[in-house]
Amino acid sequence: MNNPTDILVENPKPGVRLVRLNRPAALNALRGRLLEELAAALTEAGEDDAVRVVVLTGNDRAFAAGADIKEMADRTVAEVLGMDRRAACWLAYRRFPKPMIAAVNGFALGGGCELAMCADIIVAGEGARFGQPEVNLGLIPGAGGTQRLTRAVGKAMAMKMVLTGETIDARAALAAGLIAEIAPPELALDRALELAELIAAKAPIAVRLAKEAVLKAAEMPLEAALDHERKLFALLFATEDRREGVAAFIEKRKPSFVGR
Ligand code: DAK
Repeated sequence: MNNPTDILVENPKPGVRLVRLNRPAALNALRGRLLEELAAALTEAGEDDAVRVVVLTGNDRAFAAGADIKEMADRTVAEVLGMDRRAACWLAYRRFPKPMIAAVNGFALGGGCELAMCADIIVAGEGARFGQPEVNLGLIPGAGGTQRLTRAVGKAMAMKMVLTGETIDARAALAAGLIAEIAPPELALDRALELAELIAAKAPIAVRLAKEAVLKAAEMPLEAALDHERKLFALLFATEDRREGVAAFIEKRKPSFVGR
């Protein structure tokens, strides 16, 4: 990646890559450059064996306030339809194969809410606000807001959010199943990093297949998904880490996983 400006990349703990969205003056609005830099960072993290988990965050005021409205102001329908690069970026987010945790403070609106939903776990600071306000712009969500939100919170809450454009707070998001945990705002990132560290210490192939299996719950009919899960379970018996995990339990010691 050539000198990203719209994101900041750090390695705060072993196995954990932290990506911060970095357009504070625009509440981290997702302009094309940011989307590209984020996609490149995730591709790199996905290919780097030293990275086990990615934590994605913004700043105190905003995780991201959505697509950059100023950038999209003059677009024609043909331009929007032809935006293959943008679609490819979003594909990179939702197909990211390793666990991704979003630490959300402030606004997660429109594409910002959709980006948070690409994460596997969302930890939100009290005061975080989630919403799909596209209807206020004469639009609808375009990166999964009508689909992933509905699967996460159910039709009633999704309809309320998408049709009114009103935001919900962290408590409502927790009650609805959109997020996994609430933390004091100043501790949301720490908590996300703590969860990331826990996951990074597990057997990487098992973690990867676990993520894949859980995601199938929303995509496959139950019988096929159960069958898929059983096969992934069996597949793990071929790994060194499975032998190590079981041996460590029997020998009453901590396992040391190698990712094979
Ligand atoms: N885009 C560009 N700039 C933004 C922005 C945005 N989404 N949100 C905020 N900003 C900028 C403001 O213009 C302002 O800049 P200056 O005027 O200072 O230059 C600065 O950030 C601070 O914002 P405010 O002054 O407005 O701050 P407030 O605290 O008063 O209000 C707010 C915060 C979050 C309530 C407000 O900024 C707001 O309503 N923002 C817009 C939220 C919104 O409507 N978001 C949805 C955008 S549509 C797709 C993929 C994705 C999408 C669609 C398709 N495909 C792959 C097909 C996504 C669409 C969207 O997200």
